[in-house]
Order: sequence, then structure tokens, then C-alpha cells
Amino acid sequence: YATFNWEDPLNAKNLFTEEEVAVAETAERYCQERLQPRVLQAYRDEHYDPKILEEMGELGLLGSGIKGYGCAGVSSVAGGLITRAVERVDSGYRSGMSVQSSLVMGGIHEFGTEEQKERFLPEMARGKLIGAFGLTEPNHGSDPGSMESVAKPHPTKKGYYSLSGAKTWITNSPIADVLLVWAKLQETGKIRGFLIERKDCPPGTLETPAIKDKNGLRASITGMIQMDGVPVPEANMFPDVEGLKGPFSCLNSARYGISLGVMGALEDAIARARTYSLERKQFKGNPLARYQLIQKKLADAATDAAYGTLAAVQVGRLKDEGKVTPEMISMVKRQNCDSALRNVRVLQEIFGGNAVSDEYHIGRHVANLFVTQTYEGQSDIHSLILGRAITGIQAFV
Ligand code: TGC
Ligand code: FAD
Repeated sequence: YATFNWEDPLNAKNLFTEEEVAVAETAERYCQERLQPRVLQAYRDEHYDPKILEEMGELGLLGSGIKGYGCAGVSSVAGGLITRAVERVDSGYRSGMSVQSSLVMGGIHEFGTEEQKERFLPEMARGKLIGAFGLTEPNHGSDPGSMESVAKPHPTKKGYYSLSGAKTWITNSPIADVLLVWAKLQETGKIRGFLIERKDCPPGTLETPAIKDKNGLRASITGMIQMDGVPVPEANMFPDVEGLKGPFSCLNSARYGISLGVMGALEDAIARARTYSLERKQFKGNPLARYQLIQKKLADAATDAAYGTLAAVQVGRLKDEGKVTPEMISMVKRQNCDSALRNVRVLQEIFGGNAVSDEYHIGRHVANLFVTQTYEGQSDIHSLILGRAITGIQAFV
């Protein structure tokens, strides 16, 4: 028999190509050497350093699935291994990267004109231009189809649209240079995608205030997008895609990245809980790891991490072969986010009172994983997406 490896119980690594292993090693090294040392202070200060995106850009980690335009063009699984490495440190750092890579660069690559791709993608791949993705509104989160943001012909500028409305809970919005905003075209009532460039917005038309005092995802920056007649040239609208298909196609890639990303947070929690349980002694000098209840917690978590990783790798392979369905992505996004949150909450118990100190990092993962279960489709919404596919009956309304 081979030797059991508690860090990769079902030998998922065996399924990766040489290129995927190399990408994962580069990402893991960067994340452990450069991100891990700064996360505690960043989380305490609720601070996101935009330089992180430049650092990731230098290593080719941004928009990694895109071929050309200065991007690496690696597989979906390799992209997932990057999100897993980043989220092993913090879900907020993964969030900032996912928005840049999957939601904005992915959207431009899939739906943008050639001119838009040339204009934005190379600079975004280097982390020199920062992106934000505005779908959620104050009154419409799970149901973005009811959005109120509107684009109408600009009253004075020929060849421009005028965008008005508000988006909220938008990752990166306070620091973004390019904001991919989804709004209804007044003349058709159909949702369209617009690339707002902050540098071109006249004063008073665009505000992106930060949402402060979050109790999760504090190492990322989140804000609103308030639009009051923002002039956007027609050349900055996605030319063809109409309706929710546009934003949801971007979400398919980001949701996939989260499914492997949260396995990184769970694996970090397992490693920390294992070390703690081996070092901490209670009752006659025994390490906590000596007790059956502690071992069961570790066994449950390691099993779920291993199963979740294999499922996500399978979906990534199908994605690259053109055989994926959105429901498969809903399944791994929902399952892996729920299981990561559930297990990390249980592992937190192993730390006893010390779990309350941020220096043990476990409470941060718990708070972050609540957010991952909520954004990009809250888990119950993914249950309804799956329920609709299983029964043929739509249960949202
Ligand atoms: P529904 O009738 O189901 O679909 C409307 C149109 O969209 C198409 N579609 C998809 N296309 C591609 N991929 C998908 N996954 C798709 N899902 C739907 C669909 O085919 C249809 O097209 P057409 O041509 O017939 O018009 O729409 P609905 O209004 O009934 O939607 C219901 C529901 C629940 C599925 C949907 O609204 C939903 O998923 N809600 C969750 C909202 C959400 O995920 N928001 C995410 C905001 S972005 C974010 O959270 C970023 S966090 C980033 C970070 O920091 O990491
Ligand atoms: P609601 O839609 O009000 O839902 C509240 C609860 O009701 C949920 O549990 C939901 O499952 C449940 N519910 C709703 N409808 C139904 C139904 N029909 N049946 C059963 N249950 C239902 N959005 C972006 O566009 N871009 C971003 O970059 C972004 N980043 C985010 C970053 C953070 C830190 C957070 C917290 C959110 C972010 N979001 C972003 C928003 C996120 O996608 C939404 O919060 C999420 O989609 C849920 O919407 P909501 O908060 O309005 O909740």
C-alpha cells in the first residue's frame, strides 16, 4: 500500500497535470511567504493592499484561464488550485482576486469586443487596473433580475449612455479603476453590461463608498457603486449579450473557483486544529489528539475536504471539455461552502478559549466562510437551482 497522507487523503494530486502542480506550487509559495505574514494585521485594520493584485499579476495568477492578452491560459483546475492557495490564507484575498480574474476579466474576455479586450485585459492581468463587478443592489440580491439600475441615451453627449442606480456589497469597488456594471437598457428593459472607467467620470456622477466595520472578509475591501448619470460611451457596452445570461456566465467561473477556494480554508483549519490538538494537553498530560471525540472532528473535516476537492476537480475537467452544466457548478459551490463552514465551526471547538484569540486564525476562517456561503448565490438559492433541475419546477417565486 501507499502511505496515507492526511493533507491529501484521497491523493487528489494524482489527478493533476505537471503544469497544474507547478502552478499550484507557485501560488502556494507566494501565498505562504507573502500573504500569510500580513493577513492578521490586515484583518484587524480592515485593510486591503491593492499591491497584492500587482504581486499576483507578476506571477501570472490573474485571469489565469484566459489565453492571450498577457494571461497564462491554464486549465480550470489550475485556476482552482490558485484560488485554493489564496483562500488557504484568507477568503478575502481570494475574493479580491476572483472579482478581478473571473468576474471582470472573464466577463470582458467572454463578452467584450476585441477592442475592449485589448484595452483592458493586459493591464488587468498585471494588476495595474483593478476591476469590480456590480450586480447586487440594495433591494435586489438573490433576485438580480429585478434590478433598478438603468441606462438611457445620454441627454447631452452623443454616443453615450447615462447610467443611474445603486449597487451594494461590491468587492473592490472603492479602489476599482474599471467597474463592470449590469443595468437595464431603458429602451428594451433588457440587462446589459457596461464598463465604467473611473478616470472618465465627471465629478459627482460616480461614488464608491466603502462599507466599513464588517464582521467577516475584513482583509478584502467592499463598497457601494452609486451612479447618478454616469456617462458611458457606447463603445464600453458589451455588444451582444443581453439578460441575466451575461452576469451569470461570469458567475459560473467565479463560483467554480470558490468551490476549490473554500477547500483551502478548510485544509488550513484542519492543519491548525491538528497541530493544536497534538500540542495542547488536558487530563493526566494527554494531548487532546489522544481523545476520540477530537479525532472524529478531524476525521470528518479531512473526509469532507477530500471529497469536496475531488468533486471540484471533476467539474473543472468537465468545464474544460465543454461538458459542464451550471447546475454542476451550483452543486460544488453549495456543497463545498456549506461543508467548509460546518467543519470549521466544529474544528474551532478544539481550540477552546484560545479560539477567541485572532492569533489562532480559526475564528477568521469561520467568519469568512459565512460570507462565501452567502455571496455568488446563497446556498439555499443553489438548492433551488438544483431543485428546479431535479423536478422541473421553479420554486423561487
Ligand atoms: P433564470 O430564469 O433562471 O435565468 C435567466 C437567464 O439567465 C440564464 N442563466 C444562466 N446562464 C449562464 N449560466 C448560469 N449559471 C445561468 N443561470 C441562468 C438563463 O438561461 C436565462 O437565460 P435566457 O436567455 O432564457 O434569458 O433567472 P431567474 O431570475 O429566475 O434567476 C433565479 C436565480 C436564483 C437562479 C438567480 O437569480 C441567482 O442565481 N441568484 C443568485 C444571485 C447571485 O449569485 N448573485 C451574485 C452577485 S456577484 C457576487 O456575489 C460576487 S462576490 C465576489 C467575491 O467577492 O468573491
Ligand atoms: P437576500 O436576497 O435578501 O436573501 C436573504 C436570505 O433569504 C438568504 O438566505 C437567501 O437564501 C434567502 N432567500 C432569498 N430568496 C429566497 C427564495 N426565493 N426562497 C428561499 N430563500 C430565499 N455582489 C456583487 O454583485 N458583486 C460583488 O462583488 C459582491 N461582493 C460581495 C462581498 C461581500 C462581503 C458580501 C457580503 C456580498 C457581496 N455581494 C456582491 C453580494 C452577494 O452576492 C449577495 O449578498 C447575495 O447574492 C445575497 O443577496 P442579499 O444579501 O440581498 O440577500
